[in-house]
Amino acid sequence: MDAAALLAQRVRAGDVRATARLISMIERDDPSRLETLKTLHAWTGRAHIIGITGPPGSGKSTLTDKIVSELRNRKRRVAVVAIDPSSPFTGGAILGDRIRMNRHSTDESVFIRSLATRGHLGGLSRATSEAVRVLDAAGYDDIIIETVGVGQSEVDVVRLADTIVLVSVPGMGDDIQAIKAGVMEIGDVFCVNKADRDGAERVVREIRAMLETAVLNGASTRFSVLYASLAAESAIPDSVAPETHDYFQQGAAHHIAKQHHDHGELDLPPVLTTIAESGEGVRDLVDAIKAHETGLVSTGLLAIRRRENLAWELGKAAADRIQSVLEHEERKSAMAELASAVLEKRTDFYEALDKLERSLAAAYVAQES
Ligand SMILES: Nc1nc2c(ncn2[C@@H]2O[C@H](COP(=O)(O)OP(=O)(O)OP(=O)(O)O)[C@@H](O)[C@H]2O)c(=O)[nH]1
Ligand SMILES: [Mg+2]
Repeated sequence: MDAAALLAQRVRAGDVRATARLISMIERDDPSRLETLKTLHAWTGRAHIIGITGPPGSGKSTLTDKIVSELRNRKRRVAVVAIDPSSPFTGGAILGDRIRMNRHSTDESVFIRSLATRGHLGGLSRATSEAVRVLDAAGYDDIIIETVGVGQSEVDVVRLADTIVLVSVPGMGDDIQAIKAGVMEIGDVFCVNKADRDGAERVVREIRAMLETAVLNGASTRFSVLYASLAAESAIPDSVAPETHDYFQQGAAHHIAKQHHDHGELDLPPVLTTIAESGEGVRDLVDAIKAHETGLVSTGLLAIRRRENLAWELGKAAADRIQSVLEHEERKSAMAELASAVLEKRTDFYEALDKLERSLAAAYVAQES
């Protein structure tokens, strides 16, 4: 048996050191990891992947620690991947997390790992995705991804989760705005942490109001498993062109939501309060997370969501490869030459673009083989 197959076998058997070693290879972007990842692929797809995101300092790590305990009470094996985009040079947060989650360190059924890459955030979402798949193949039942949620690149990181928990806290008015702007639409379960502070109930009301508007506007079917699944059951008339089926179903979900609203029974994603420090509310939070998973499975939406996420990941990986071809020195000088040709009126912009695209395609194919 070669080294890659041996490593895969150890990971599958639940060997923690082998798993940690493979994740280190992933962090380093070590090409030799790929064979092992390919072998492990057959054993992925079992775990419930949970994303936890929210503003810095909102209590994600404290909450994660308590969620881990609750999942352990339920006899689940749990892995945590904490994303640290600022690392490996600062490391302060990681140290804090180590202390915070220390009590799980002797529990063999809990695996906690901070993930950092030196590269750009795109590299981080690649590494996260690979690490999660490794942990899935290693047999962890629940895999939690903890990441600071402030913008698009962080959203990318949690995109591979089945269930996304959005954490907010009282007394951060502007952060609610930030959540509203970019991150709101990805939440499946909403958690207002630090409920021991003033204003938690107001934040709950604000979030519910935002969700209501969003669901009624049909902003995203991701918001409601219920409406998406009811819409999926509604027959699509023959007159609707296949390429607009998604659009039709979103419209149907929107329509059903409106009807429910008119009857005063609009179904919104859960918005819960917690005090992570004492553990208050954590059991209900875990119930909501698990109810979301059950809903995804029973409606068939889990498969759809995973397919969408994977298709997105493939597109992103392809774009990364194209970008690396584009950034090649040879390509750069070709672009400079084309720019001169356009400026000197030897060609026009669109002809130059076509030419660049052709050379790009050729280089891309050459890189592949
Ligand atoms: N009052 C109060 N403080 C809390 C609660 N939960 C967490 N904290 C405190 O908030 C601070 C930040 O908690 P963390 O769990 O590190 O927050 P985080 O979101 O993981 O932070 P980053 O990973 O740095 O973004 C710590 O001092 C916690 O003790 C809570 O429910 N109430
Ligand atoms: Mg943290």
